[in-house]
Amino acid sequence: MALQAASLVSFAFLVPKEGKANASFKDSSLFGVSLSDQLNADCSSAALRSKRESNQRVWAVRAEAMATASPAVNRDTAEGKKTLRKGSVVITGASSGLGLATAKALAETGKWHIIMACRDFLKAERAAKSAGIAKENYTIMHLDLASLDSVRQFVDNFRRSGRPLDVLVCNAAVYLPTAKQPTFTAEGFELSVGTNHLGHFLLSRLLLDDLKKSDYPSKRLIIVGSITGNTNTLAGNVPPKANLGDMRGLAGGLNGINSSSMIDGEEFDGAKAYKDSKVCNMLTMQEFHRRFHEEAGITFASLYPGCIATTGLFREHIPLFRLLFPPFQKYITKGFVSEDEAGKRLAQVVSDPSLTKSGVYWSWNKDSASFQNQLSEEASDADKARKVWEISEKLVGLA
Ligand code: NDP
Ligand code: PMR
Repeated sequence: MALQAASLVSFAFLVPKEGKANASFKDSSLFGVSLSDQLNADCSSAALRSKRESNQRVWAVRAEAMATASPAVNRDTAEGKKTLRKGSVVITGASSGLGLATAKALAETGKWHIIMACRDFLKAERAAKSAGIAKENYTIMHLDLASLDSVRQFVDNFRRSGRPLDVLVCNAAVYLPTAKQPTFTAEGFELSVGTNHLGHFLLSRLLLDDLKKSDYPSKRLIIVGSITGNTNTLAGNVPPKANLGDMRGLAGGLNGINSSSMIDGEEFDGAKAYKDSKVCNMLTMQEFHRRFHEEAGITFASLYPGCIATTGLFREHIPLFRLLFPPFQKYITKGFVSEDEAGKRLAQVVSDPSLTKSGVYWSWNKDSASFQNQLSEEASDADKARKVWEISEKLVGLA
């Protein structure tokens, strides 16, 4: 029964790439691996000006939500008790899916103020309302990760808000599995790596100073990774597999003109570009850890929250895939998690006092208990991490 269903869905799951996907699918070790074994193991200036002006308007709308930074621990002299101020967390892509569910889970604790860093202000406002997040627990600030100018503007706006930064969650992503041709960010980087990795790379590098200044007891920088970027798993062996190669495409700027739009320098493949971007996310987390954990006392972590098969991430996929993917994950791989459950998992990584270990990649087992998971050889390669860091610094204008 499970096998029949698997063969039915595999058609919908393998995006036709002029026969390429089928050939490489056969080559993969997919059928030699038991699902349950794996599950246990994986468990032009006018435009610019108008953009700036609109960002400033967004800022003005929320000016009333400004808070002056207060010390993390307040002493209530009347009772002699120490109270912790609300934590201040920035979550990118909090307008849907995992980001929204995490914002909701954190807001419900009453201990967090969430800065929802989103490209669509109105969508974010509607999402926050429909999730029932109380007004005093969130602020929406404009951020388009596909524009480095917007990233810098966000950082300026955030600093002007006067809020401290205790935790940064790099969560937003795009996935373009059916695209035949690459599309590009404002600066001309292939869109998936440009948004998911380079936008977040600049954001987190700039906000590192703000995290350092926080006096919150546990400061964290969380970058959402994924199982599909890890080739030591069954899911990571579904073609096309992540592979950064020698990074000649990344070094060339991923512009598709005088360099490939793919990190490894090969032909464009949207699904692979996404998986490569997740490898960059996981490598970046580890490089942050090596460079700054001891000095700054910040926890750097990544995670695979489970397969949240119902989110907007799959909006560009073919309708048949979107129909069959959730039941496939629920009943066959059993890797499915609801948005609510995944949100609670990420909220744990943000705030749980037992998850302060730095440089790690968290996953959850069948009983929804967190454990420190193993990254693939490539996603834990320290030389690659350094190289991704150094090339990315140049691309985003930090070096
Ligand atoms: P969603 O599509 O629901 O959420 C993605 C969010 O990213 C949306 O809020 C979207 O904004 C935002 N976003 C996209 N592009 C930009 C941009 N240029 N600037 C700012 N924000 C942007 O997907 P998920 O919730 O599933 O994905 C969240 C994270 O979880 C991703 O990092 C993904 O890789 C990861 N993940 C997801 C898994 C899953 O099974 N779904 C499994 C493993 C990891 P908008 O609402 O405006 O489109
Ligand atoms: Mg997968 C243990 C099995 C497992 C898990 C946990 C996932 C997660 N997937 C598994 C197995 C399989 N997938 C198998 C056997 C197949 C072939 C039929 C398969 C196929 C497949 C496709 C075509 N899977 C996919 C796709 C996508 O387009 C999704 C993707 O790669 O997005 C990048 C996806 C996913 N599978 C997952 C998860 C978590 C995803 C998407 C999310 C992500 O990495 O962000």
